Amino acid sequence: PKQKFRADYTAPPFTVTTVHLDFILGEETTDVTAKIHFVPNYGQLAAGAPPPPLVLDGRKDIKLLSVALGGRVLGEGEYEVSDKHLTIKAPPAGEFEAVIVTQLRPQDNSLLEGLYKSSGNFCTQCEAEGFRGITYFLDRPDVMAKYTTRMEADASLYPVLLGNGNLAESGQMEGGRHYAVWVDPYPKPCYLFALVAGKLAMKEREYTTGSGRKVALRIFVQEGNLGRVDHALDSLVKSMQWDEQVYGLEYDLDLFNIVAVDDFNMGAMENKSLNIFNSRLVLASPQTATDLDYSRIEGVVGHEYFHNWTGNRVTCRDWFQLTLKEGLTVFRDQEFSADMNSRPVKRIEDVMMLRSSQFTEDAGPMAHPIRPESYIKMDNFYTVTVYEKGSEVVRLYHTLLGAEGFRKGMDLYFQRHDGHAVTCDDFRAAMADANGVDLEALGRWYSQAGTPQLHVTTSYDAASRTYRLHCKQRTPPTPGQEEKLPVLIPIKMGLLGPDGSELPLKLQGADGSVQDLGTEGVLRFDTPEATFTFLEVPAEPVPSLLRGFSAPVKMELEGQSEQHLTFLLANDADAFNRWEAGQRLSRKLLLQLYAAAAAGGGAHSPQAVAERCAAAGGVPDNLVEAFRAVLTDPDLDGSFKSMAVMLPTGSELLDAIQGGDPPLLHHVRTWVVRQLAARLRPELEQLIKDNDDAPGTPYVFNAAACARRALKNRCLTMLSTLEEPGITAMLLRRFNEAANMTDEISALSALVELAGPERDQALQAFYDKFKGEPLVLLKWLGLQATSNAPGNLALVKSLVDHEAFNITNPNNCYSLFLGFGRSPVNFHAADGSGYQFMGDAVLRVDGINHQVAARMVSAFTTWRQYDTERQAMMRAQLERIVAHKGLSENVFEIASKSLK
Ligand code: BAL
Ligand code: ZN
Repeated sequence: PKQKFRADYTAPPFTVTTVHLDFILGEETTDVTAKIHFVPNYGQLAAGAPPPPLVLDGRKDIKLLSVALGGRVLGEGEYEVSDKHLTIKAPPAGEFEAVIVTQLRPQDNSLLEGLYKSSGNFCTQCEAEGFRGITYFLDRPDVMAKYTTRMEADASLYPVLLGNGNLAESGQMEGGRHYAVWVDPYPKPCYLFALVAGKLAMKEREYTTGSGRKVALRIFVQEGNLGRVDHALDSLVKSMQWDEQVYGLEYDLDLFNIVAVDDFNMGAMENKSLNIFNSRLVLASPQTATDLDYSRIEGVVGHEYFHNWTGNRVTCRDWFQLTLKEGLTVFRDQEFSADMNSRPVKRIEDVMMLRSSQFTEDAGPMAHPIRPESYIKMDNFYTVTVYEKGSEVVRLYHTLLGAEGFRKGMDLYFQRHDGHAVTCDDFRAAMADANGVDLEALGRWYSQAGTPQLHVTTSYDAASRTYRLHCKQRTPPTPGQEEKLPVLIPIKMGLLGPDGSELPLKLQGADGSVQDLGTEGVLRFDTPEATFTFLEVPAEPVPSLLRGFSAPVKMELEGQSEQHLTFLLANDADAFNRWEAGQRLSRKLLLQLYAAAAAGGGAHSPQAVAERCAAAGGVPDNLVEAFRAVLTDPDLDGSFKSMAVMLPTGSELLDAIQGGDPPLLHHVRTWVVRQLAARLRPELEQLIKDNDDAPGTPYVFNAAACARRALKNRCLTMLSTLEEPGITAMLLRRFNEAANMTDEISALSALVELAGPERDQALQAFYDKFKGEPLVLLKWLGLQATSNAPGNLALVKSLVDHEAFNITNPNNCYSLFLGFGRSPVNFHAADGSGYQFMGDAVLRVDGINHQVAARMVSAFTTWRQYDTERQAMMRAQLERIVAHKGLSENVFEIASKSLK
């Protein structure tokens, strides 16, 4: 397979102004007639020279029926068709119209890219390169055209016909068929094209924008799900209001449609005015969706809506620039969710995710800059790096410029680039020019992969009352990038006095001047080393650095003692850093206990691990007391408390362990949770009582109600690790009596980790109750797949053949296979059985859906993190996969890069 390189970008030799698509949707075949108006973009030709050939992108499963230029059907010798292209050898000089007729079989399209069927309905997914599965086209984001879509279909099977833009015309036809014509007035790249035809029920709400435009908001779902769309509609209204308030951005058409489909590779897609969503990110009811589902729906509805400006009105010049729209839109959705709910809790959730997934990606064989330099399949670069680290990089501008400066930059960005396909450099230039500052120093965040390491030492001179922070930075080498240069790290910070108060910050400049920063400042650190000097510091302070996680780096603060961390956990004015102090305490302990448990090799049974951990000192009183103080602090939010007593994730810890043993780490982690539960039991039991809802309390989704449930369920989960019959019986009772899915799934997931009859009883009861609910069964599959119950692989294998499991549906694969990949005990079983199972599954799924298989093979990319035996077994699976005949480019790229 061929790599594409960012450095090779050239403008297309032709561009397109209008596209008229006509779909004759059928049961056997679907015919697509594309009338495309091409305009030369190749510049001045030498005298007598012909225009260059017109090379259009296509896919081997589409059948070309005819191609005509300027009204004349071309003969066979005038064009060439290959698996990937249609080449028109001698296009006319000047503008011309091409009419291309293709024939598709959407019902056979299991890739779920281009036009396909889901639950009997037609739908599309064109980002990144799905449009070429519909017709031959210049399938690249810098070709922006105005689209008209006509579609006709059987009226009884497909009563709803939707396209981008406004409905211009519709009517009945002979033979029980009907048609609709949709016109989108905004130029767009083809990846934003969409079509839906099906039997769907709809719920509508009217929204009036700040300037008085009335917009119909419509959500289309399968008939039985109409009662589950209110939360998504509420979220859409909130998103529209928020974008007006924060960015002055209004919606620009009279109609905004969302369609929910069950078979979808991604979470959702921002097609112009016709968003298509994975149904799990639209449908919610208290009985079927958890608080986490509700909050994801709010975030993703917002995300897709925000793309209307950051992505659709201003799009990407080429796919290497993906973070231009995704990093920015993730940043916007994170801020939206923070404003709608608890800001500190949202920040903690996002950082946890970044550390457990993106830091791991950045340290592995697939490490890439947020603006990648090359790819084989663009679909493989919809990554946590491009999205989440990309968002962190956008946050750097916000931290450096402040909310007002950032807004000025956004205004200028739209003023300059509305209607255009641009680059990350254009974004940075708009931010810089709008604020009259030089932001070149942020450039390296786009070009360098790897997580920068920030090393800080401190010194205090009591005589001169001077406090210094000595900072050093280093970014480790990543594949293809040995040498790294310093990046600009904004360090948001404060200094705490011995009584916990915030000290005034008087920063000495290089010229001796003194800058008064108030009690919180942002240091600009952009050299390999620097010293920041603070004057008039009355006593040696406790530093609170990188507040709010002001840069996506790994920070080591030399000499940061357990006393300092406990002090910060109790006193820091920055909620994020309070949480962070607790994480650092737990992390130190877990790594120490892991080392003790691993020392000397031998048996790693949970019993042996417990003995070794206890012999190594166990869980110290200061950690228990620090957690007790958090749990009993009446001023702290329940969601915050629930996150504060959560230990760092296994994947975050493995990052810090050479040759790690995942099951061993899991046993250590579980042992620590059990110790905490035993010693904090009175507090945990009290919190459960205090946060239990009175019977009959209706479910509401808001920050306060979620906080109560989060805290209560965290306490229950911690207690469940004690494995006492009384507690297990209480969990089973709570499971049976749960009034909402949040409580029900929480009790079930605790039960699934236990051995004993309650586990099977609860799983069976859950299945019987939700047999007809595919979205709820995803949770049932996922819980069983992720379980660390010993020998669980046999159960997972049986689930593959279970009537509830459908291997052609991406959500099913994500729940079962990716879920299994998250089990440290069973995926990483010492005999390699988990790896063998996953290797087989990757190859089987690759025959159906390349994108899904590529996500699955990513379970192997971290292989170098583990002990030598596991490394060898994982490597062997990757080698087997790469050698497989007929492997997709998607899987090949990830597997082969992992081996390099
Ligand atoms: N553009 C693909 C889905 C999303 O990021 O919104
Ligand atoms: Zn997006």
